[in-house]
Amino acid sequence: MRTPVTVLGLGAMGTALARAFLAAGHPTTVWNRTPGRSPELDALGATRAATAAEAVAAGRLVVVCLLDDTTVRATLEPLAAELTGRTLANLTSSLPSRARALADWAAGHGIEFLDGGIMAVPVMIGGPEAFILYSGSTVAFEQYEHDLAAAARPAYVGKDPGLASLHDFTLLSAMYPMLGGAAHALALISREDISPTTFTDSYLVPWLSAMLGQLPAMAKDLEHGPDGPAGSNLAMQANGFHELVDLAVEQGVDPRMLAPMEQLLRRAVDAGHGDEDLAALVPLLRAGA
Ligand code: FVH
Repeated sequence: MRTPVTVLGLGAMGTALARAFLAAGHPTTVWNRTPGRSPELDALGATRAATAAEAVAAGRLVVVCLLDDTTVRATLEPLAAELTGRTLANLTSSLPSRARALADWAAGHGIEFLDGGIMAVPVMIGGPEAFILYSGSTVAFEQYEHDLAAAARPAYVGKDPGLASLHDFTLLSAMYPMLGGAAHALALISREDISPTTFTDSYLVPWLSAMLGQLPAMAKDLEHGPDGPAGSNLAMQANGFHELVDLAVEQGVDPRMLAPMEQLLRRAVDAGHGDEDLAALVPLLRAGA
């Protein structure tokens, strides 16, 4: 008998999670504020609870995936008594401070608590590339790691319940500027007779993938100091960067996506880091605005 799982919230992500638990053979009880959402789950064997309390009562492992922390609090606080003695895995995105506060609330009610950061979009759930960062109760993680793996590879990052969220938001902070940069690149070629698909497959993805391969060296520089002269020094990069802005203007594209990076490179050079590599940007950012 697989662990009975409850999923609270059947938005795009909650539905994908419920589908993955069902596919792995878990008796899965679902609840959503708006009844009847994701009807396909019924045919897959989900039990639909009329109330959140009824749903919680059905699962030893309660997975919550709602819009935000405010929604989670409003939904869970009236259910403290039902949750006592169960394990709560909150996969809703929220700040580390809010995850810690929710963990305190859970501890005060005898609820084992894990906070999670989902590193996937719904279509990836149950697939090989998805992973979910967890932090909080080690007991809960060890007990349910195998069950949680039905949704995505579980990665435990520590006992402090804020750590999963910290890692999650940190990774998103790296992702969004990269995706914004990709949108900027596609805008640059959009006035030409260049296929966005061909450009992306042939050049954009290989280029970004190759550059991602440079990140471990950047992290190593940061941790141990540079082990030689910079291959692409910041003074050279700052000097040439304005041409990227000029190109955007020439192509009729809004150049504002590039402005923060241009300013950062200039600040680094002004602060005396012109002969260093990209790792020198990190202490500059850490120093605050
Ligand atoms: N979808 C994604 O790509 C990302 C990937 C990484 C992690 N996120 C986070 O997951 C949380 C849920 O995201 P979602 O994509 O499932 O979001 P929606 O499809 O918009 O569904 C929202 C659910 O929340 C319910 N809800 C909203 N307000 C309330 C409320 N006041 N009380 C109770 N439930 C509420 C909503 O219910 P309903 O509108 O159908 O009644 C949905 O079940 C999120 O934190 C992402 O950051 C997803």
